[in-house]
Amino acid sequence: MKNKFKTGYVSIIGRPNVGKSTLLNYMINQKLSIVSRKPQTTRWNLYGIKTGNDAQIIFIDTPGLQKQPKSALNRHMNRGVTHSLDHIDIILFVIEALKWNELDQNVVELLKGTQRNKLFLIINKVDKINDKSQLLSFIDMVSGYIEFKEIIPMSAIKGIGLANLELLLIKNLPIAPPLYPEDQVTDKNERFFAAEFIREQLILRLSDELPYVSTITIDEFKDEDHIIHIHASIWVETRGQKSIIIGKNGNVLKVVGRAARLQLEKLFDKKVNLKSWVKIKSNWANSEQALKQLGYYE
Ligand SMILES: Nc1nc2c(ncn2[C@@H]2O[C@H](COP(=O)(O)OP(=O)(O)OP(=O)(O)O)[C@@H](O)[C@H]2O)c(=O)[nH]1
Ligand SMILES: [Mg+2]
Repeated sequence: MKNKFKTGYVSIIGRPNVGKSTLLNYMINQKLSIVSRKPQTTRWNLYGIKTGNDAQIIFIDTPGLQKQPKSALNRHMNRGVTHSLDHIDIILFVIEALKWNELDQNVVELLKGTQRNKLFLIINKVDKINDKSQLLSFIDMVSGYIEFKEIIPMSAIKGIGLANLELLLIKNLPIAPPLYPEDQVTDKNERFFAAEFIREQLILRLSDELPYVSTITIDEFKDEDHIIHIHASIWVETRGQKSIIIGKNGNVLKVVGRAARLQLEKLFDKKVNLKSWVKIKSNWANSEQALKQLGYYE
């Protein structure tokens, strides 16, 4: 190993839905973090560790920062964002090209006082704009609020700008030996991914509000030679929600379970036998105690 090896933590923060998780997945070349068109998809900080010949970059995907979060769950998600900034080497503040609102402004408030040389501005979704000349005045406007070491336009979904970002990150990280073994890609265990991939299917397949009142626990995870047996509980708040998730003759639950199983088989590279049950815990998203029981505090 060269003696100029770089290692450091890079936190990805921004308002919901700007493409933070898409960026993390692209950087580590693997789908670890769940992605959807709905805001507030990510609920937990998730490490994606990229180890190369010259550097180990530990990316932290975070929940979209919310303004005045109302439920205990949303406050918990915001705390995750704040924690991700402790002992961090570089912060990627992700925004959407030509879109700026009070939620982005709210992120600026959190970042005020951060050293300029730790702060990169990522202008994502440039594939959506036709007139690129508008970007210059947009960048001027955002730079007026806070100063950045680097400003990088990109498209996380198309991979535009990501190689440049990687080079700039390596250039700016401290010289240090790697912190994780080179084959380790995340800090989370297999149960975490089982729960997240089921939640992703609920987000994709259910109407807008239902995913926000659902959470998953893994009650059994048995890894045998050729197959992994997983028992999962899908927690909702009311009987009505439970019957929607189960669906007529159990059809919705079957479709969700099948899609999640296929994703998990890809991730684990093994056959998966997934069984899911829908259960009720009233008002769980508003209770710190229920959040603890449901695995929100490690
Ligand atoms: N057109 C376009 N869409 C993108 C790009 N990056 C992400 N998206 C889409 O934007 C939506 C949100 O992406 P996510 O990666 O889940 O966003 P996030 O910032 O992690 O969202 P939260 O976890 O809710 O905070 C998804 O539909 C993505 O496919 C991009 O570069 N271009
Ligand atoms: Mg996300």
